Amino acid sequence: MRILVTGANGQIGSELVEALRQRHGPEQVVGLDLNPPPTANGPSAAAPFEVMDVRDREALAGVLDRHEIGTIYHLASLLSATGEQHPDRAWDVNMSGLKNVLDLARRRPVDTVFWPSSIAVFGPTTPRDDTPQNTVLDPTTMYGVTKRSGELLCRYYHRRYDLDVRSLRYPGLLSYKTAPGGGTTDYAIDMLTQAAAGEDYTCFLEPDTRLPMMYMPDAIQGTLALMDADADALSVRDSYNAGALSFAPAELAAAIRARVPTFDCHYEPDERQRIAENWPSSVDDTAARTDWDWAPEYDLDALTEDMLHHLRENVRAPGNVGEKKRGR
Ligand code: NAD
Ligand code: AKB
Repeated sequence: MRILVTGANGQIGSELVEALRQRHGPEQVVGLDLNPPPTANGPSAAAPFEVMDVRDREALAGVLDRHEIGTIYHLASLLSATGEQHPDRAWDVNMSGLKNVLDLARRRPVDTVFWPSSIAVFGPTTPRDDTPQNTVLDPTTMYGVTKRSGELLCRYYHRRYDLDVRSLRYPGLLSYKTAPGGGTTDYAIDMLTQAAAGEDYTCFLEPDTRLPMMYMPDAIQGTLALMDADADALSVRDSYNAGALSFAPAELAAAIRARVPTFDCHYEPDERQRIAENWPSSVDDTAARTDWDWAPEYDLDALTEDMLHHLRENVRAPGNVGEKKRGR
């Protein structure tokens, strides 16, 4: 049975597909996205890929049958900032896509589904520091509404149909291979990218807005660890909190300045500030650490060092940088 990754061209999908192809072989992992993948070299060049919309249930059913899919990583989604610009589309893509995946998975020989949630499920009345696993969930964005609704749907399908759906509430993810897709936490990648190019940066959040963040290698490792875990060990079936590090724009700017002394950051908050200030500053991820040994490796210094190193390589070889695909 093969593995399907929807949203395969995205910030996470592009790296998850690569990790899964290294583990299982390129022909075992089918990518799916609205657009063809960027030209691949090496073994992935001939790997299977489907260009389609996850809202098309019939076409999706055909993909599951044709490729004999046994595991689905369903990543296709609109993110928070883009979702606030297009709330109807965010609801449609995020909810119809997930409902299609869950309905088809329970009727076909699919054994496991991974679907990512987000810290966007939390809101202004949620405890902001060390946010508990089970707490007030009052999202303020359409993106957050779809994520909380999706969490409940996943838990319902697990309880009602015994479908093995697993989920993580990712924080803001930082990576250098593929550009981020229209989120509120994208500022951190933008700041590092500008610094690596020798430029100053104007940040769209206030300097002291602390948010939970994670480096992509930890996110990929955590996703695979959750999917490898024994089903009986998983006590959370809506979505696991997963913390790694937390920082505010001013703290990231200071970490950059320690390595690029000429770097300067200015602040011009926009509407994304309202989104960010309703999210936690850190999360309690005891359940993930206990149930499936979640153990992220990167702190702010290690992340800043590694990101700057790779982004500078990208500046020297611009062809390596993923296509900009922001919804803004
Ligand atoms: P992204 O925007 O970089 O990629 C999403 C991909 O989905 C894109 O390649 C896009 O073309 C594709 N897509 C969108 N609509 C589609 C449709 N109708 N049919 C098929 N493909 C479609 O997003 P990402 O950052 O890789 O996020 C992946 C998942 O992880 C999403 O569910 C997102 O909510 C979640 N997540 C991401 C972060 C983060 O910081 N990146 C944090 C929390 C949760
Ligand atoms: C976003 O900012 O929308 C994402 C997320 C935290 O879900 N990075």
